[in-house]
Amino acid sequence: MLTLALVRASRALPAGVNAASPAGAGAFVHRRAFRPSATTSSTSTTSSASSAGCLSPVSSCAAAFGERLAISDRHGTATYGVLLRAAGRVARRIQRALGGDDGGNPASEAVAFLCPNDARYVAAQWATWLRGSVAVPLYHRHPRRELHYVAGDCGARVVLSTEEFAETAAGVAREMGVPHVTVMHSDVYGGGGGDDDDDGVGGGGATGGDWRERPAMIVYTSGTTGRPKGVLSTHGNLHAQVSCLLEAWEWSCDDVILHTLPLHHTHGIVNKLLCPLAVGASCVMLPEFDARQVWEHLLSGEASPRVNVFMAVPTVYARLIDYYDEHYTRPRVRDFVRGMCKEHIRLMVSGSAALPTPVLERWEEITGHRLLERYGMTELGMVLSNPLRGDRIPGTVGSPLPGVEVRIVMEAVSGGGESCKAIVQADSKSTRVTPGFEGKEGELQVSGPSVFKEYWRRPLETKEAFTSDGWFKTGDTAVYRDGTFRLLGRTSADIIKSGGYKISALEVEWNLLSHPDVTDVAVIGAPDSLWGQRVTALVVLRRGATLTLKQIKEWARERMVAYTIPSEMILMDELPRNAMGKVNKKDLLKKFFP
Ligand code: MLC
Ligand code: AMP
Repeated sequence: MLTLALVRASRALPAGVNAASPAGAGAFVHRRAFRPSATTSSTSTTSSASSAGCLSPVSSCAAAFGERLAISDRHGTATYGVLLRAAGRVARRIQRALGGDDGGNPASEAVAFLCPNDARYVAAQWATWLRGSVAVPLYHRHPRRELHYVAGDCGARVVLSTEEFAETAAGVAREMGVPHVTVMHSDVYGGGGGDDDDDGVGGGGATGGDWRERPAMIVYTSGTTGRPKGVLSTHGNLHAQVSCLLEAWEWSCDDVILHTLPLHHTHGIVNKLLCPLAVGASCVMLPEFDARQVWEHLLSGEASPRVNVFMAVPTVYARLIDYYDEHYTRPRVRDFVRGMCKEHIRLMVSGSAALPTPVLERWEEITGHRLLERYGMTELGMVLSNPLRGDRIPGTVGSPLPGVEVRIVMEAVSGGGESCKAIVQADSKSTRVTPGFEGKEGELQVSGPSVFKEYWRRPLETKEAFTSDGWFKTGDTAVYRDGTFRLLGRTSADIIKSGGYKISALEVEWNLLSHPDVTDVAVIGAPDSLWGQRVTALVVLRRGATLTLKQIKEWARERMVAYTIPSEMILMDELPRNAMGKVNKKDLLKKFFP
C-alpha cells in the first residue's frame, strides 16, 4: 500500500516533495485520487519526507496528504502529517533502543506491536515501515501465551506498544531479551511531544533494493498443521491487494470509513485501513465493535467526518440487525434509519465468511443497501467481489478483482502426484469454462501479485501451499455458475470460521487434550445463524471425572484465544473412529447437527 500511495501521491506532489525511488512502480491510476490544492499546506514533514528518499514510500504519501484528516478516534484526530511525525519519532526511538546501530539489515527485522484500534496503531505500523522493517500486529485480547508465541515465532527484534499495554508488551520483550519501546499518547495526540522534539522522519530504515520485494507484514493464521503460521506479505503484495480494491470499489479521498474490526487480520488491516490511507481518505476508528456506537455513527446527522463506507463480517451485520430490531421499533425511526443510510452511505461490504441470505435481505430492508459480498484470505487479500455497480447476487462472491487470476481445479492431488484439471479459469476481464464443466465444484486456486510471499520460516508448508505451476491452493471449494463464483465451504472440516475468525479444530483439540480430565476429543464447527459456525467439542472424559462447559471455559481462559474456546460441549463415551483411527468429522456433523 505504501508504494501504491507513493505512486498516487507522486502524480500530484506538492512543491518540494520528491517522488522518491519507486517512481513508475505500479500502474494504478485513480481518477478520484487526492490532488493537493493551493489551500493544502505542505507541512514541515514534507521536506523531511523528500529527504527521507526511499526509506519508505509511506513518508512520501503521508506528506502529500499533509493536513488531511487520516484518523478520528475516541482520543481525538490525527492528520497524515501528524501521524507521519509520530511515526518518525517512534522509528527513532526504536533505533535508539537497538543501540543506534541495527547490527543488521532492518528489512529483515520483525517489529511486533501491541496497540489498541486508534491512531497509535497507524503510528506503530508506519514507524516500522519507515525503518524498512516488518510489521507484526499483536492483538490485545489474546492471552499472554499467544502473544509470546507470535513475538517468538516472528523473531521480533523489538516489541512496541502503547502505554496501556506496556506491562504486557514489556513482559513479552523481557522473555525474548529484546527492547520494549513505547508509542506514547502524546506522540499522536500532542500534549508533551514524546521524548524528543525533532520532527524529522528518519528512523534508520533500509534503503536500496526493489521495494516490491521488501517484506512488509506478517499476519498469523491458523491452518490444519501445527501452530498458527505467519503469512509474510511484501510491500508489492500489499500494493496489489490495495490497488485492486481502490479500483473496483472506487475509493476516493472523500471517503470516510467506520472501522470496527480487529487489526491483526487482513479485513481490518488491508480493506479497512490501508485502503483509505492509500487515497488520502479518513478512517473513524472505534476501539472495538459495539452495535450501538456503529448505529450512532451511521445515523449521525452532524458527525464530522460523516461516515459513508462500512465493512464488516456477517456476524457484525447480524448483531446490528438484532440491535435495530430491539431499539428502533417505531415506524418513523425506521424510516429515518433507511433514509439516512440511503442518503449518506455509498458502500457496505460483507466478507470473511459466507453471508447468509436472510442477513443480506434483512439488511437491505432496513437500510436500502444490498451488501456487496466479496471473498478473500490472509494469504491473498481480496480475490472475488460482487460488482460495485451492477447486480449483486445473494449467495455469490462475483468475479475476480483486477490483477487477480483464479481457477477451479478438480482432483488437485491424487496418489501423491498432482493431476490438476482446471475446469474454470478467470480474471477480471474474462472467464474460460471447460465445456461440460460449468456448475461443477472444485478447489479454488489463485495467482497474481497479491499472493503472499511465504509462511514465515516454514519453507515446507510454503511449498505445499502451492501447486507445481505456482497457484496458491485456497482449500476452499468453489463453483462457477451463471456468470458468478460461489463458495461452498472449506475442503477440510478441520477449519472452522466463527464470527469471521479462522480457527483450527486441531489446535483446539491439542489445547483441550492438555486438560487432565480429557482423554479424547474431536472439535467440529456446528452451523450457527449468528456466528456462521460455533466451536463444538465432543469430549471423552477420564473414567469417573466430571466436567461442565463452564469449567472448561474457565480453565481455557488463560490458555486459549477467547474465540477458539468451545461454546458447546458434548460428552461422549468414546469417539467413533475408522480403521485408520480417524474421526470422520463430516459424519459427526451430520449426526449431531443434521
Ligand atoms: C467473540 N467471541 C467469539 C467470537 N468473537 N466466539 C466465537 N467466534 C468469534 N468470532 C466470544 C467472546 O470471547 C465471548 O466469550 C463471547 O463470544 C461474546 O463476546 P462478545 O464481546 O459479544 O463478542 P465481540 O467481542 O463483540 O466479538 C464479536 C465480533 C468479533 C463479531 C465483533 O468476533 C470480530 O471482530 N470478528 C471479526 C474477525 C475478523 O476480523 N475476521 C477477519 C479475518 S481476515 P465469553 O465466553 O467470554 O462470553 C479474513 C479474510 C477476509 O477472513 O476475507 O476478510
Ligand atoms: P482467513 O484465513 O482468516 O483469512 O480467512 C479466509 C477464509 O475465509 C477463506 O479461505 C474462506 O474460507 C473464508 N471466506 C472469506 N470470505 C468469504 C465469503 N464471502 N464467503 C465464504 N467464505 C469466505
